[in-house]
Amino acid sequence: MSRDIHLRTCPLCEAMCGLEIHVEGDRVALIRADRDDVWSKGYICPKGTTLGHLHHDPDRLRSPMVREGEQWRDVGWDEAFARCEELLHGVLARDGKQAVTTYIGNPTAHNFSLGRYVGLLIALAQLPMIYSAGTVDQWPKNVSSMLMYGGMWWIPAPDIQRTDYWLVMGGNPQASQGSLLACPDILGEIDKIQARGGKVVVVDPRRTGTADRADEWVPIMPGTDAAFLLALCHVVFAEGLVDLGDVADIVNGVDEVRGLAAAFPPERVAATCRIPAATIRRIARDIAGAPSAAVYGRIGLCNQEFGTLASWLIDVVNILTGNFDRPGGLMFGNPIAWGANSLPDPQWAQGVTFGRWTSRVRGAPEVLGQVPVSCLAEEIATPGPGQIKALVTVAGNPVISSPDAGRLDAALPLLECMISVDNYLNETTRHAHVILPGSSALEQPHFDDLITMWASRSAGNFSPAIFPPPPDRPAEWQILTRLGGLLAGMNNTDIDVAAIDDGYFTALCQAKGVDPEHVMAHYERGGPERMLDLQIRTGPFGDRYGDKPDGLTLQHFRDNPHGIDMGPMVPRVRELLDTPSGRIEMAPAYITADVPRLEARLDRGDPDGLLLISRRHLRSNNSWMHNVNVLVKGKDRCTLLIHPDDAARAGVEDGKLARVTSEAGAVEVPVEVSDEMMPGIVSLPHGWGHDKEGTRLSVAREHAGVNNNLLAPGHLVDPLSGNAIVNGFAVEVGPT
Ligand SMILES: Nc1nc2c(c(=O)[nH]1)N[C@H]1C(S)=C(S)[C@@H](COP(=O)(O)OP(=O)(O)OC[C@H]3O[C@@H](n4cnc5c(=O)[nH]c(N)nc54)[C@H](O)[C@@H]3O)O[C@H]1N2
Ligand SMILES: Nc1nc2c(c(=O)[nH]1)N[C@H]1C(S)=C(S)[C@@H](COP(=O)(O)OP(=O)(O)OC[C@H]3O[C@@H](n4cnc5c(=O)[nH]c(N)nc54)[C@H](O)[C@@H]3O)O[C@H]1N2
Ligand code: SF4
Ligand SMILES: [Mo]
Repeated sequence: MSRDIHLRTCPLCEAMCGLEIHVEGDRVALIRADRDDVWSKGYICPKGTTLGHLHHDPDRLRSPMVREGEQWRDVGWDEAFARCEELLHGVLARDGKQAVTTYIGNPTAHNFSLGRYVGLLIALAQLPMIYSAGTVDQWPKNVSSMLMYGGMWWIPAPDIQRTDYWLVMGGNPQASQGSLLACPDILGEIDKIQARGGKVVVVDPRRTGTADRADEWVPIMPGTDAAFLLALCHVVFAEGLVDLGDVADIVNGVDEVRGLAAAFPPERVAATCRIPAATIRRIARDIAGAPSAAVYGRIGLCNQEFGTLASWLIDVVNILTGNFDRPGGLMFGNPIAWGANSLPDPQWAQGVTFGRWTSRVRGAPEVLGQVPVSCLAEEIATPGPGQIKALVTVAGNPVISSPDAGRLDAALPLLECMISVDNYLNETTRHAHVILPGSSALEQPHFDDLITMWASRSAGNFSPAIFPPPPDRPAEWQILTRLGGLLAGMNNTDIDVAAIDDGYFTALCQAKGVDPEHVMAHYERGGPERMLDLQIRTGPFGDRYGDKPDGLTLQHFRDNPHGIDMGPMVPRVRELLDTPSGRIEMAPAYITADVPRLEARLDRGDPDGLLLISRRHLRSNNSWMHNVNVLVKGKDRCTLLIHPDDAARAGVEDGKLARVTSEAGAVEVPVEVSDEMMPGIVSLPHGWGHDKEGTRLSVAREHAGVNNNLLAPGHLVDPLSGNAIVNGFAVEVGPT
């Protein structure tokens, strides 16, 4: 049989690897790296080779499904949307918008169609409260970026391709491939840093695969990173090492930070962090003394007790040592195609305020428009005015991914209407009344926009669809637009998706300062490809519809299937700063007000017993790729990692089951004794627990594992961001 070779970008993670997809007839025969991809240059991981498995997976949903009692029925799209209308409008009529909400999951950030239109769904729906995976992820960083630079998505990333010193805190790119840091082959970059005489230091409670590759592993007590970082600041001030470098004329707050850091000498934090004072001093001097240095923090610094303080202090250390907005330091990406979330948000035009409303049941203040995702269960389960009766999930699996998972699982059956836009019948969607399946990655075009906001280079690669979607199947952007219309109260038959899309496109043209009428005339149809062309043409390298004739358009990417690379990161902070003062706010009062709580942590002493943290593995992707046999076969990966001394004390043995309990729940899981854990800390991966009845995940069921979020207490949140604390909470471990 003849074989076609298609080039495309893997949409699964931030590494954005270029793939070569070999197709015979309607089957994927082979996937390997595209060695000529301008961005990834032949790098790939095992997940990228499984896009064919996902596409052909018999469990992947291909037609909409409607549930009646315990029974699922495949239906046509018209019937599915009619059922959505009936259910949603019933709730809206009886209880109003306050009874309706949505949960937005992680793949929306990686999906061409969803990512570009989820904002439209939210804008159309105008719901008082929405939830997302963001509050178990990067919300603390959104808060610090909003206050420091004036945009919640202006998150600076380490320029690791040019740095001479990289401090990695709470991130494990060996597994995750980088997060809020887009760069292929990060372990290879570590080698290159070392080869050019630089150094890489990993601060993590676990000796990870990244730590193994680095020069030094510095174990740290979970949740104490902010104290460590303030101690670094202390040394930098005390030893006269402050040098703001290129941003010196636009930084506010140096004296405030100096004042706060004064109370955190290394000797005071050492016992709490479990890091010797001499090590802290040495690291501070190394950062300040390196030709260039980048301090980077990721999910371990967000999903923890002092998430916002730690996330903020990452940037502070870079700014104080002259490693901000310059090559080799922390820099802002410069995407070829701007993402919709990089546009100024009118709700913050007068400056940002927090706590504009609070959640009904526990009174959690909103932060950047959201309350903690752990509120969702109680908002559904607690009767009274404002009780949530309808939920729309988009590419999310919160029954696995959110804290106090057991409570959410128990609450979802109480809903009068649940609609899921999802490709699988899984732990969450089994509770839905209607499931609207999306396309497989190979059935739709692709071009990353969100992720390139923190990419190490301005590169882009357009991938056309490989397989035609089934004829009557709406694309995901059309599904979201229609659902948005239904949420806005429109009748299904009155919803004109194309007209709504034109309205959205017009608004985007206006936001970018181009004439919508002139621009619209370039296109025969709407949708995400039209939007992408606008994103490219009005982006930093674009042709502005003829004003810059040498500039880029989508066509250039169609003509260059290995991608186009416009060079490394460039200084950008002056261009994008949008704070009320027009300056970098290094010491926002909202954040610094939390420092006394950190000081109290120093005085509190160590918690009793063991603390649980999460981990990732290269062959998993959050909760949803365990149905791919080649990725889950072999040794069980859902194990409790525990230090030998702790295992002995707890009376548990390698390979045997242990019972792990917390105030929220209990699980039984195999033990893996390893000195890669620091004493006192145990680790479970997240994303497992596929043993629920009523799912359609035949492979994942055979490798069920346990859900670590059954253990995470939902009330534990970082107070400034509302982000979940799923790292560093107390558990007990014992034999079963
Ligand atoms: N304990 C603990 N909990 C955590 C974390 C942790 O480190 N520890 N990490 C947190 C983080 S960072 C995140 S981002 C969240 C993730 O949390 P979620 O986003 O809730 O979960 P995912 O597992 O990513 O689920 C993705 C869902 O999208 C569906 N899906 C996949 N691709 C597509 C597609 O193309 N279209 C559509 N329509 N659906 C699709 C899948 O079937 C699945 O149901 O988990 C968080 N939870
Ligand atoms: N293969 C794979 N890749 C993924 C994902 C996946 O599930 N699988 N998920 C994707 C998503 S949604 C995200 S958000 C990213 C996340 O990307 P990363 O942030 O790199 O995620 P992890 O690999 O979980 O690494 C987090 C590290 O934080 C450490 N840690 C825990 N608590 C603390 C603490 O208090 N302090 C410090 N210093 N460290 C701590 C953990 O030991 C762990 O090594 O990965 C993305 N990429
Ligand atoms: S690292 Fe793996 S999952 Fe991530 S983009 Fe590359 S091939 Fe895909
Ligand atoms: Mo995430």
